[in-house]
Amino acid sequence: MNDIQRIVFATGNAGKVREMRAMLGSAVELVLQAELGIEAAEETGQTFTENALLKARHAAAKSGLPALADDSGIEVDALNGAPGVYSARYAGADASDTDNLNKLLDDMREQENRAARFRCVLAWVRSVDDPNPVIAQASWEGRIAHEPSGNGGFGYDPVFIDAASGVCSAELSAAEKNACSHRGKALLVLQQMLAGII
Ligand code: ITT
Repeated sequence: MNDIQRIVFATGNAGKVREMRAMLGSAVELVLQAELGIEAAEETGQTFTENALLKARHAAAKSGLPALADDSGIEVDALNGAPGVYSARYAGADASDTDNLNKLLDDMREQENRAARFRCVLAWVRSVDDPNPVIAQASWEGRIAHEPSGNGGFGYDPVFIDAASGVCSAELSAAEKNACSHRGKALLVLQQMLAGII
């Protein structure tokens, strides 16, 4: 039997941690970067891929462990893809999830085209200078609601309606969300690429 992999998860987002731990189960020991005293990396990239990779390399550099990072966000067609990579900072540098989703609802007030998608890029590096980082990505199609609903999930979940079921993401159970979400699908792709490592 393989030893349990100890990897650092380069995130400060409690919602991502909850979902990733539920999906990975006990086969992997996911250590949070904050538990190792590692500060968040500055997200200077222009794309989800750049940001995911720089977060993973930063955590690997500081911890000496293999690292996993998640860069994600929501793209809204009527806003030309905004907030996109700036989803966490949409209402300002220190914006809360509620500030961000209220700004999104405000910006969408007059819009009839509500189409949107979540995107997630996962980056995996074995070490800081790993020349072959593994990158997996997926998206989740839906639309922006007119008002928030549900208590599950985090971030923009209360205003995102799953295109397939018509149910708001925050009204899905954790397992239902993970089965169709951008993060759940990206993790499956990553696991296939890593062939059993995580
Ligand atoms: P780390 O960089 O520390 O991982 P972060 O919250 O800053 O945490 P991102 O830069 O990747 O993460 O920003 C992601 C944004 O997209 C943030 O506003 C989230 O709330 C939102 N988001 C991502 N996945 C989501 C999901 O599954 N449900 C709701 N909102 C989500």
